[in-house]
Amino acid sequence: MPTDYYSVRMRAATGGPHEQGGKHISGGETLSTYEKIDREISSLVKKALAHSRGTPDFMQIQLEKVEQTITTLSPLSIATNHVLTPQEGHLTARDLLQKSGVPLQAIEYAYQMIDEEPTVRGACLIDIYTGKRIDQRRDSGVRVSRMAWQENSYQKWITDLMIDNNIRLKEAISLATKVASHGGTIAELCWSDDPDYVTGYVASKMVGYQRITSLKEFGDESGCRVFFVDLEKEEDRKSYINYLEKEPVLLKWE
Ligand code: PML
Ligand code: MG
Ligand code: MG
Ligand code: MG
Repeated sequence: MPTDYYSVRMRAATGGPHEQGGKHISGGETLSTYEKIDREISSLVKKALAHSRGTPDFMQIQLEKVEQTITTLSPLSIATNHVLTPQEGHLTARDLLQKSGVPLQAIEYAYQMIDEEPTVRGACLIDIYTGKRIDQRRDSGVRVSRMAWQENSYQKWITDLMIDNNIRLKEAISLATKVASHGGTIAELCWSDDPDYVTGYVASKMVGYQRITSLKEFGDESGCRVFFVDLEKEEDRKSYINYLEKEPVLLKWE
């Protein structure tokens, strides 16, 4: 019999819930077997309670049994681009986005939008032809969930590739791999909203997961997650968002 999986999600804010104007502190999501639910919830709670963005006064934990069939994916290939300043980092990011097939104009529009809307919690979907945002989710954006590493795969991956253990990298590459594997995704651009973490990345099928060691100054609490997409029909956009939110993906490395 196939193993049952559960989606576990956490979101935390201060100054009340997000939808009542609270400031986002932390979010997290994973897939868990029944036996591990308590451990997964406990690590998500710990993540929110000791967070560099502040102390939460609102937290929500959500548990749902996953009914959809699990897709197994290999993690994207990984590379690190060492840069000295955020300016150099963004030149590298633009270059990688173009190499992935995002037209220059869409990149420029996206950077303009990032400046104007620095508080979106989830991901913004940007149409590669017009450069316009197409998700209509305003401040919440689209929250990718239902992805995790398969048991032992992450340990084996960091050992085989001689990568330092890094929980942010572990989570980000599982999200990026899920997102990139959809045919509608051309590329992703992301950096953290945590003031103490300045490494971000560009990810795509074409260039893999490309870390960039500086995309903002330390102390800056604005983050970014943009998916550049090629989804012309309304029904394709709907099914894309459904994939991001609902379809379960496990990362496997062997
Ligand atoms: C986040 O923590 O919100 C995103 C982190 C992205 C970079 C992770 C890495 O490769 O170090
Ligand atoms: Mg997260
Ligand atoms: Mg996760
Ligand atoms: Mg964060």
